[in-house]
Amino acid sequence: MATIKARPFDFTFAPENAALIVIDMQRDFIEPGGFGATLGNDVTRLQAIVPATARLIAGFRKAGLPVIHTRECHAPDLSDCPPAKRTRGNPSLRIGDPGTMGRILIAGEAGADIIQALYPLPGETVIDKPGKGAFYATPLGEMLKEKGVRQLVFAGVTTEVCVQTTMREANDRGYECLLATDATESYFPEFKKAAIDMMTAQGAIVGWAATVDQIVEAID
Ligand code: C5J
Repeated sequence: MATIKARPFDFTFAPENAALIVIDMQRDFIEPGGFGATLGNDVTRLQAIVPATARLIAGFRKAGLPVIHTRECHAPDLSDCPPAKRTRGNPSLRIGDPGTMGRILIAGEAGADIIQALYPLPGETVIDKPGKGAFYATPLGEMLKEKGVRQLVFAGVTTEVCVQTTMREANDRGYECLLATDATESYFPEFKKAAIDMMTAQGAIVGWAATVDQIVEAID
């Protein structure tokens, strides 16, 4: 056990029951020409968290703790993409359309894969998810139960969409959730701040927040 001076109060970290979930660090969100960019976002904001996320992943790997990666993507026939999701908004390219890195957010296409700097090691779990939350329509819940995981550390993008949705899903399932504040990012800085404020408010109503250094130090 280790104590992390987290927000809004100390987090009692039990590494033996912990796993890291790295949400959607995919080329389609982080590199030019992907889904994030087609929605008009500045993807360079997300690139800035790659070094801190790499340090967090390295800390978990060094300690032999589980590292789980997620990818938001859909089947090539779009059977798991509700029309309400595909037709939402006014992107220059929709999910399934051909882009510069293959079809946008389609499993198996280059753009849907994880960026090279954070690429999963052989043996690490990669969860493909059709929704914003990683528990919806995936084997994640069963897998965590089998591993005896009780605490989840979160990193990835974007803070207020897939990270926050998955943290809320996990919180409702009884996991203690800790967000690594410098290993998560949003296209909108004010949304990142608001999401962290919301989740840590009211006595950690969704979870805690701490920096990568604080978390890695507690693992050592
Ligand atoms: C979004 C995500 N923002 N991974 N996906 O559409 O947060």
